[in-house]
Amino acid sequence: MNRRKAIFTGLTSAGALLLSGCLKKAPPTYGSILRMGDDLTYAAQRGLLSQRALAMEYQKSDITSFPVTDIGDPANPASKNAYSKEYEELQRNNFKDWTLSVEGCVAKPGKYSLDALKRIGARTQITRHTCEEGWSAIAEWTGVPLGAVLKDAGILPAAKFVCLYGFDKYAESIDMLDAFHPQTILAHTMNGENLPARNGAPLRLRVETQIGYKNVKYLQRIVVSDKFVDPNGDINSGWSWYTGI
Ligand SMILES: Nc1nc2c(c(=O)[nH]1)N[C@H]1C(S)=C(S)[C@@H](COP(=O)(O)O)O[C@H]1N2
Ligand SMILES: [Mo]
Repeated sequence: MNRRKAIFTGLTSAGALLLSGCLKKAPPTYGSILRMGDDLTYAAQRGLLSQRALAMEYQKSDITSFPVTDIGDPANPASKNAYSKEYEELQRNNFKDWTLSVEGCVAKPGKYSLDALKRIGARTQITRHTCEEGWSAIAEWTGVPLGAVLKDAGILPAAKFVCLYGFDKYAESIDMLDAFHPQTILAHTMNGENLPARNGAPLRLRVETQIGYKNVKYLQRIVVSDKFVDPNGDINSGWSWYTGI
């Protein structure tokens, strides 16, 4: 017990030290003993790395296959219930009628078609996706930088967090540093092809500074918020909000 307490205290103070030494801002989950991991990864990334440091990018020859994830796979009949009728209809029509709604702390809330998003800009990157379940895979992603979309929508100074919602009700939030990170893109293309349904068609988040589950697939809606929101309830169900890698 003493040993555990010592390790525990040591870790807490290491996190606190890193935070006070390197950071002006703590993660929104700071102060929760159960969320100490957030403090450490947040401090390490935000304090020790440059704020614009890029996640590692790979060569085309490094691209691997992607495992099929059952949960949230619209091609898998077993997970059909997770899907809305709305998504099925959009998929049937090859996503021609799909739009992304951008709402909240923006001067021009509205809906973007895929073509409108593509006109805003593009970035291509070959990166490694790391799932919390223990697998990782490398793919080439092309998409529009999230920061450019937020600027286009007239993001307001009060904005602090961006919540991204998928059609299957899956959702995550990220802060402004990650939202405007150059590798944070809304990807519509994977390995040179339209994003396959199972990987989140027609548009998914790629946030390369964080672990797999932050990369919301089947995007439907983005809400910019002036306060911290944990839209999936990750924290209450024991997951980390900040999962820096
Ligand atoms: N909408 C939605 N996004 C999601 C998920 C999901 O179930 N629904 N799963 C997450 C998890 S845990 C991982 S590892 C990746 C898997 O992405 P992939 O299916 O392209 O491999 O998507 C993430 N984004
Ligand atoms: Mo995952």
